[in-house]
Amino acid sequence: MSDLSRRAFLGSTSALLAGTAVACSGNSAAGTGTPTSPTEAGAPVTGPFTKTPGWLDWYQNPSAPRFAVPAGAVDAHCHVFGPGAQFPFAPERKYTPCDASKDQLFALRDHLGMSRNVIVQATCHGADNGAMVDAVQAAGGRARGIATVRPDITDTELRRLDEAGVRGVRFNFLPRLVEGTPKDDLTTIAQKIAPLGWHIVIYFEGPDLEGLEGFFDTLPTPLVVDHMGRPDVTRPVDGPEFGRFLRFVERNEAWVKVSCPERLTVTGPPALDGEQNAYTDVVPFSRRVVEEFPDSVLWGSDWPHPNLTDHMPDDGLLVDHIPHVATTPELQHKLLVANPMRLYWPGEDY
Ligand code: 0GY
Repeated sequence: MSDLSRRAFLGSTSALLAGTAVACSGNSAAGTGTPTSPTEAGAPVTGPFTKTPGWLDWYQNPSAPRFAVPAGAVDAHCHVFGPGAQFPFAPERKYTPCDASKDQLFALRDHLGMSRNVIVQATCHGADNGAMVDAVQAAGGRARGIATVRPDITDTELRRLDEAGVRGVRFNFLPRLVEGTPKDDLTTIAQKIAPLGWHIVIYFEGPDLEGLEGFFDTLPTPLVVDHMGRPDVTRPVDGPEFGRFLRFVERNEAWVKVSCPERLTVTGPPALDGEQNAYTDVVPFSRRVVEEFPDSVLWGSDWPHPNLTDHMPDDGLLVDHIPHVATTPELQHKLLVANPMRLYWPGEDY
């Protein structure tokens, strides 16, 4: 079986260091019952930890989306942080966030009209997947997880993660988030997870694809690209850089998260104050991906939006951004329901 058909087959069957100042206060809402709204879920706090200076907390009181997502919609990229008092942040982390608990995530899911989440291990937790796994298990089948693992992970531990709902690992190539992992180690991880039918989520900056794609082409599992490969949206959408990315996606039959316009935008306007036409500079890129690869795109909120420095978006308005990139009910259903269900809940009705 060629690499490509193997990817397609697996895809269809498987499913400054931190904290030097800024004291935090208050009580985490985690573990105090299931809140019924993001507001009731409580303000983001950090338990015994000290947030990275300038940290932007996730947006409280998000608006109710005007865009009604189709039934069964999946938020395929989000995180939990801690709570730090229960799930301490990793010593090697590059930032210390506010808390963002599973209860707060589930309250947001319900508020936005979403049905399911894919919870991606955040780098502030290193390779300790405890908080993510706890959240996935608490979701009662309505969440899947993406883990960070080390090359010496045992098959027993991988099976435990699989039983908990983990369906992939993330390889992160952003030096501001992680120390680089040697490619040999990544290859070892890839070979260990492939038999489980898992996939590999890759996170890189657009200009780095040229140096990385040869390695990505060798990976034996389906690939899922975070945030459209982080294009420079000041460059032409039909220029050579984004063209390289589109060819990479086509060659590898990769899945692409059409996510994080708030991270990619240069000229905005931001998803704040009721703005219904946010991030117009990102729209040509996301729309192109959705229209070229309608059957392999995914959408994610990226809540609680780690490391944003400019503004913290209103998550309700991020949902209102979706019809700008997936412009028909058919494309919206693929993006939000059919595609993520095929990848993360294969065989389940939706
Ligand atoms: C994202 C993006 C970022 C952070 C992380 O795990 C993380 O710390 O993913 C980022 O800083 O760009 O996907 O949340």
